[in-house]
Amino acid sequence: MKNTRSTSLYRRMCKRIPGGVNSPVRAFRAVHEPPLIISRGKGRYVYDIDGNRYVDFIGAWGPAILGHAHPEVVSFVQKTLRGGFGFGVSHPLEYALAEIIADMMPSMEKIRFVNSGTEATMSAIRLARGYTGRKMIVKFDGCYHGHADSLLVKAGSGAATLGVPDSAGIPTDITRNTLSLAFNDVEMVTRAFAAHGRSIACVIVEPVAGNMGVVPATTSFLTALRTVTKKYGAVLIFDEVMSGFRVHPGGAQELYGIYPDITCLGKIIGGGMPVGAFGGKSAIMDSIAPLGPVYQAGTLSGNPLAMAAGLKTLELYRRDRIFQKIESLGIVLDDAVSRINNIGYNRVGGMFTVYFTDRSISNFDDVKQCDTQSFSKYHRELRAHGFLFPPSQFEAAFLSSTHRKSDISAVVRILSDTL
Ligand code: HOZ
Repeated sequence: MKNTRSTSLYRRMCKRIPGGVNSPVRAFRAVHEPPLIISRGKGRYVYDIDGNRYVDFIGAWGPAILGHAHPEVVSFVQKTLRGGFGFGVSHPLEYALAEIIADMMPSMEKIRFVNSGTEATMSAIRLARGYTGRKMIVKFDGCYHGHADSLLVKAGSGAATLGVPDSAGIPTDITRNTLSLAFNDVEMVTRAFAAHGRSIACVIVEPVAGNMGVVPATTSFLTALRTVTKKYGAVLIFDEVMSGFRVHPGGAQELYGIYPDITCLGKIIGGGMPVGAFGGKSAIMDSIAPLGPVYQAGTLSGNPLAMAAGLKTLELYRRDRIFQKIESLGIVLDDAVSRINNIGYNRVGGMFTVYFTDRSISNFDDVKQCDTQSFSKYHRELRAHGFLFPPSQFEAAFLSSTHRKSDISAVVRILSDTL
């Protein structure tokens, strides 16, 4: 595999951009590999600047559910961009995208678009605090809700990968009101509410966690969250930035039949363009400016190009029964992995993780004891064979409708060889 161009450009990038990257996971440090600089993607493939081709299981961290550069999405975005890039004033596509999302996730009665998942969760927390008039928030160890100050406490994703789950630069004054509890631990949640219930503004959770690898919540855990938040008048927030449309067409909330007050979405509703959204019960959403006292704004929010890419992606997702295709690939994957001993594995819909451990994984402590050296070895082997996977044991891999059964047998064969 050639990498002369990538190596030389990366060296130059390091002089201008911290660590040479604009998001830490892209440095591939956890797997001790040279970073990858992608020039383009098409269908299930991405191509680096040295001309190497990879079958992509990163999928832009979720949104490339139809594969890369789907021709109908590209042509709708092109048509939209001819009319201008953005106006800082409302555009009809904002309404069109809000309608299709609300149709697929009816708990989102009203929706506000933002520009990233981080913005969505940060704004949802402010809304919950403004609506309830309370300070404390509850999150769960290993869940990652973007990089807003109050949420970088025992966080997963890149923060866990780099060993900085509580980032420097965040005064304890800010995180004092954040309680991070063990994921899937009903008992701990019950105790926290018994002690602080009337001060808790919200509980935020990834119902299918994807930022410590894939760890599904148990039904009893989500039921307990729903019950206790109702009892104490706290807002329940589902962060479905990763699970939305990936684990079920109606999101994890539809899969479990447990509905939050507020849902946060990201990436996927922009088909990979910068976008995010939070939405939920009208009674809560109406607390946002201009209707209510909770301030939240954004010049780029709802920009037509992101709305166009997201709208077309969701339309094709429904028309072409994309979830069903992905789920059937997932079943093939389950079957192949089940033949391998002494390995951990979680999959929900189009999200999966192979864990280098022989015990089952249900929370962050379980994930932290995985053998990350063996994970790195597997990652290097995959890359050498032309398969691109997230470069960390603490990240989810993604299936798209363009993957083939032969891709799945190849990655499982490489797994068995690595072991
Ligand atoms: N787990 C992250 C997205 N939810 C990975 C992407 C990044 O940090 O750049």
